[in-house]
Amino acid sequence: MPRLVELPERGRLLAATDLQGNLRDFRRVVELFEQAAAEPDGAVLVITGDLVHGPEIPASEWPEYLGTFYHADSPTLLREAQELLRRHPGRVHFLLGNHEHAHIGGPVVSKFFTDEAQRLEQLLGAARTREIHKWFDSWPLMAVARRARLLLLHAAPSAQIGSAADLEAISLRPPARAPDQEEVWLLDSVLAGILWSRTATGARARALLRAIDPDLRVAIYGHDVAREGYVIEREPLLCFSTSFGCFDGDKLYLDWDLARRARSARHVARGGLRPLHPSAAPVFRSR
Ligand SMILES: [Mn+2]
Repeated sequence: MPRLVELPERGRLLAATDLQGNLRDFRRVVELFEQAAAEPDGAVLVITGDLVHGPEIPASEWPEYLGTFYHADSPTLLREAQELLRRHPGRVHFLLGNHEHAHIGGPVVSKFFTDEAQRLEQLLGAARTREIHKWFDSWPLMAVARRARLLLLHAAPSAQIGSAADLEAISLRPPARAPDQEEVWLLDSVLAGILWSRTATGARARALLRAIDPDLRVAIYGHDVAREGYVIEREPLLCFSTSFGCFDGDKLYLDWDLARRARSARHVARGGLRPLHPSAAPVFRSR
């Protein structure tokens, strides 16, 4: 399976970030995608990683900073994600996030459990865990829409690569070394600049876009929480939040015509980001 997905030149691109086990928000994304897919030009869906690992906290102890209450159900979400793939072959793409990577060689992630991957694998059982490992191993790292001039990935684009071919050479598992060297491996790795970075300089981000395709104008990702729905720290960076850490009225998804050439992150944010739950009032974002 290629690590870089080529998106079509027409139809609609729907994109969502960081669901973290939120089944209700995932189902809403699926509903929007299937409506768009039924139109004559069709649609593709890209979810930019961190589909799994969320809170299992009672409503009475729910902290304000996590946004609207939900109880994570990653096992059901994974099953529905696979059913969605089967219904729309070649039209749905799940990009690897650091939370999926934790299952297949990446560093341990601690969010609500000290080892999130271990918690989910406990819920999945051994046989289902093996299936999920095999599936995660096949996930791409980036998706490119050349005509629309967009690159999608999990985290801020700070990896230094020479060309798209470098992505295919990436190993998801650390080289055989002493276990105490694992963190060093990640810091050295080009994967850190795809799965973990929270920001990137404009120069570093543009160099990555250029390495994939000199025409690209915008890098789109999540990983961090943008409580008001999106953040443009600087061009060409567009970070947006579809679910995790947000109140319902602030959650956004991307809907972009693949034949429309993006000029900048600001252009895409203004023209393509839409509320996931239009009837919910925004808390952090002004209308
Ligand atoms: Mn992440």
